[in-house]
Amino acid sequence: MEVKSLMTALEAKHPGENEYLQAVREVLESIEEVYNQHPEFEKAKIVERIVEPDRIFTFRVTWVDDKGEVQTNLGYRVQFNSAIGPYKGGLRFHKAVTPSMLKFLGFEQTFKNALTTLPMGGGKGGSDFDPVGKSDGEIMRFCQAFMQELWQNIGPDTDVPAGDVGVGGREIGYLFGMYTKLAREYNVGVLTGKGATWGGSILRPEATGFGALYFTEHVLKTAGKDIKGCTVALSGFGNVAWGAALKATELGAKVVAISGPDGVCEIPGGITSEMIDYMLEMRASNRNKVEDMATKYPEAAKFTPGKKAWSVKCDIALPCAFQNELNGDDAKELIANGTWCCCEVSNMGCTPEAIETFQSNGILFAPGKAVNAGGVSVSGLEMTQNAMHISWSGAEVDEKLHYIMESIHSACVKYGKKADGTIDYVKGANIAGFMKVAQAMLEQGIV
Ligand code: 2IT
Repeated sequence: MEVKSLMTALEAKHPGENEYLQAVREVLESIEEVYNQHPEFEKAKIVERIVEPDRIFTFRVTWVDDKGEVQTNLGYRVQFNSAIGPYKGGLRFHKAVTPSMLKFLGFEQTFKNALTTLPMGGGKGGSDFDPVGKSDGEIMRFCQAFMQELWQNIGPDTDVPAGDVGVGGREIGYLFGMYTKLAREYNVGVLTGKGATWGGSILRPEATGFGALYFTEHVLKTAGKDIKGCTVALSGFGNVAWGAALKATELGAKVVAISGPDGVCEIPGGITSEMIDYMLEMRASNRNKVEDMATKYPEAAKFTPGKKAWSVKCDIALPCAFQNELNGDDAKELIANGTWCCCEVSNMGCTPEAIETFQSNGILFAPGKAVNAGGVSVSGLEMTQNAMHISWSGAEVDEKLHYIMESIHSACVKYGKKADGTIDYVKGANIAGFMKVAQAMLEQGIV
């Protein structure tokens, strides 16, 4: 296998699918050396097969807005790889959603899910529906229309969607309600991220952020550092940023910045528990404005329009929002301001230039598919509880989440340890995830 020629062929086949090509290139560059030590992979053309999704469903979603006007959006489900389990991954509702974006996310999800120790394949879906400014009724009608098209292609042992950007507990509720009506059975394991009284797992809402901080603790400990007393800048104020802010604060760090598409809120005294609670209201309002935090807490938070969280001085940077939200210039600015660690919580939150800048400057860096895997892990645990018709306590789920994040960290160390003793987490995560899926594909023959 040679990355250059493979990428040239993929670029010709999928022109303009930039996020997808970026995600594939990163994985191929990481695995090239190991892959070429396995002639059996080459013979079964594993790499040529693993970069293409098994299938993609594309559908029209038509719904009626509050003014009575007919609206049409596009819906998708990318069933990427089911070598180690049913397709599993979130739904993203965002105006910028394209097949390329969902293919990159489905590809990443395949390796992330392999890292979790649980039997889950990779999938992703969503729509170009823009939740910003929508009423609760509009959200409900959109979710119902979306599920009308999707329901026949999903199931507890087929494909299990969940939340992602723009899809949280409320949306999963509306999606599940319509699924149950259409399927005429209570197929509880068909979606994860459900409400706690109807099959949801305790700790699922917190899981991505909590898992990310557990992983960060391992990264720091391995480097002989402690999170206590560190300043943290994080981007976003959605579900993931909320869980990260909560756990970082609980562990004794100080969250000094959160951000949104409109700008950054600096919080020099550190975010308080009241402010963390308010993040949930900000998300539920569908206003998509981080400025609301400064309006509500003018003494504690200072809003600057048009600036990113990466302009704020901090020890640890945690991108928690969107792909490519931290670029090479942002990385340089962070480093100049003294940042020494960046754990990517969003999927592909850092551009290749940012990762290269961090790594060549000796900054501790860990990629999203390892750092944020706690979310889908607790989704996997939700599937287990659903299949067993039981629900575990918060303490049980948290203990399992701790174990999973530790396992992922160990896998990264196993495959990413360099000659000088430091760890290349990007390489480690990519190789560990790839080896598991590739081996399963090999054993299952040419299908
Ligand atoms: O990116 C992700 O891992 C998620 N959005 C969570 C997926 C899931 O199935 O819980």
